[in-house]
Amino acid sequence: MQIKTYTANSMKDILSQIKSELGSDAVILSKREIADKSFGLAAKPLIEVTAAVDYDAGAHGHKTKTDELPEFPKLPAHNSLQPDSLSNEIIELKEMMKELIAHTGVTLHSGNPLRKKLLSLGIRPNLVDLVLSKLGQGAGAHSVKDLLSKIIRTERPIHNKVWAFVGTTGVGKTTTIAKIAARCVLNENKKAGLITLDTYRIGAIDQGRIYAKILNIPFLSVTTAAEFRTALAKLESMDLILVDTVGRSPLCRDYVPQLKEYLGGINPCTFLLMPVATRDTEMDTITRSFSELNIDRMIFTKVDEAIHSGSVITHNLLYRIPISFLTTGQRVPEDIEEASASTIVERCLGDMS
Ligand SMILES: Nc1nc2c(ncn2[C@@H]2O[C@H](COP(=O)(O)OP(=O)(O)O)[C@@H](O)[C@H]2O)c(=O)[nH]1
Ligand SMILES: [Mg+2]
Repeated sequence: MQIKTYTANSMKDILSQIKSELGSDAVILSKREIADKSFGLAAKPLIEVTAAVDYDAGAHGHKTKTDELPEFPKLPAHNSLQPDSLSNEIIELKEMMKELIAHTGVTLHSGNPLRKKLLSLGIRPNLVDLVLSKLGQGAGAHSVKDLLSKIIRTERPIHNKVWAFVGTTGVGKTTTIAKIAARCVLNENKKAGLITLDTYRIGAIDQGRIYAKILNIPFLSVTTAAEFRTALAKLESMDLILVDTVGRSPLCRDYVPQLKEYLGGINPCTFLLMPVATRDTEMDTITRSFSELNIDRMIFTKVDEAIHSGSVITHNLLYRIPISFLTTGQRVPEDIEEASASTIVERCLGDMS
């Protein structure tokens, strides 16, 4: 599979570039207008198109045709909901943090240039003070990095067949799923399938369908919890079932309960995706809203777009949800890496001296 993004003034130019570089089998994944920053405000918008072409249909049999996708009978809905524990843990952790700051000799290091630097990277003041107090007077950048590398939690995904990806709209769920599916199929030679939960029946499934088609893996879109269970049964022979969700604001009252209805009782490895550049307080609200789903792992996305990445450290120290992956760009499947504490520290504090 090859995926490329093209930018030009006209669709005609883009199409001829796509045709000459990717060939006539290429499909268009997305098209949008973007501002041309090079010539000031009067500039005409540019068109940006992402196109893809099948990597090697021959090696994996024939391509799946969209109109060959099977239909599924409806089953009675299951309604086994998981108790939520994460929100309690979060409250406890926050209380613990407050206690620590209040009673364990944490001192403010207001004049310390290292403190200023850590704050400028987006790490929360109370955590910066906690770290600096732990290290004592005269601590340098190196010892901060060392300490953080020891306490940042990263872990591989849980060994479950079903992986569910949740998060607000546009955070990179579908793209990240495509990256993981491609790696699974191409590098590990495993069988993967994709299910999209289109809870709001808004038909936002084309992108996932196209990725699945390119990878020649099964793709199913479901609009009820009962259809979801039937789809899971259909994909039983797969090594990994990746579940995409059509994101909405977690503040929409019925969004998380609906997802819970789908995922309850299945016990997937649930990933919460969050762009690194998300505002600190927004990260809090989103994490709390999704905590009802028992989030197992974090995936921080769009690392490449963030100016400062200290929010990743803040989030990890506060919520202690292990990070499994970082995504570093739009390219599928290249722009994803398994998270490790040392790479996170390097990415977040790399230029600190
Ligand atoms: N710069 C950058 N863009 C990304 C990354 N991951 C996804 N995107 C882009 O973010 C946009 C939304 O991604 P999508 O997967 O559709 O988000 P979803 O709504 O959560 O499924 C698309 O234009 C993606 O190409 C990343 O790691 N870096
Ligand atoms: Mg999507």
